[in-house]
Amino acid sequence: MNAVTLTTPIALIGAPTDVGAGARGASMGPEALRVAGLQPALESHGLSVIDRGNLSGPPNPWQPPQGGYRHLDEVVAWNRAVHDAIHAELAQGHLPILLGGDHCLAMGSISAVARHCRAVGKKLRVLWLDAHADFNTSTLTPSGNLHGMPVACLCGFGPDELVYLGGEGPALRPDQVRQIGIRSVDPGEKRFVHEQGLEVYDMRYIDEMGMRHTMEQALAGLDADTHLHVSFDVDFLDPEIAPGVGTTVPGGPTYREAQLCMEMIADTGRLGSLDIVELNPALDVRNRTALLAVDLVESLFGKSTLMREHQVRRR
Ligand SMILES: [Mn+2]
Repeated sequence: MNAVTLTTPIALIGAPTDVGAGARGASMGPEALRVAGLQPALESHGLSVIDRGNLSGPPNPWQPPQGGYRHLDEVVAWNRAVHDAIHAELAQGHLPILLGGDHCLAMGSISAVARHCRAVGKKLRVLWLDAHADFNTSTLTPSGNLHGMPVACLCGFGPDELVYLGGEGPALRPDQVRQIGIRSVDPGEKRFVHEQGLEVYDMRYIDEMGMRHTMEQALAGLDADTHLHVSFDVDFLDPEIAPGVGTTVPGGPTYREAQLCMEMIADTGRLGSLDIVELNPALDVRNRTALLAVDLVESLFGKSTLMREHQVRRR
């Protein structure tokens, strides 16, 4: 099974924690997405959706960093739970959607996706939609918050407990990742991103080249044997339209740019798994950021593609 079809069951998995973040509240993200109607929205397009409920894990101890990491034991525990849950869905032929939770949880989900792809002999491409590169290490990080380190850990730069979540070696090579929307990178982190050769489409690139060209580049080379994973940090979006996140950075994609981004991913037919992370209801306004996230995820699953086919048929 390559593309998302109407018969690929989607599994929603909540991970209600903010142990990797610098602000409390992303732990309420899964419920806010449910309240915003994620499941019925997807079902309205003929998709089959199972809600697996929430995973459980340790509470947030809210401690300062130790050895460069905040809450390492708790982050490991949550990511083991996420890894096992996501892997089980992929093994059944389901399309998992992780409802975060903060972005440290992408270590659990993407390590599971990588393990699955190795087992079935598929290529893996990761699209990282985010204001931040999340490529910090314990020596580069200003804060010790592990939600700023998942891409580095997935590529092998981090503590063993996180780098080897999926068994064998690091989950990813840097050349499997495309980062889009980046506009806030710490100075040491910036050097490390360049050293490792991550493909970054930052806001300057999007401003100059446009979202259409950006996505054509980021999606180039996908084929029938490629599993596409999208890691959608809600702070990717401009804070004017998405205030409900802990780490807003001005100057993100507009509503239309974000829609086009999602629509072009949908057009590939290769989406195999998704994270929706960093939604923080404590900072939101009447759940509007959750509602926007649901709207964009509908486009990611082909809402407007269906409309276009309809228009073409009528002509
Ligand atoms: Mn992030």
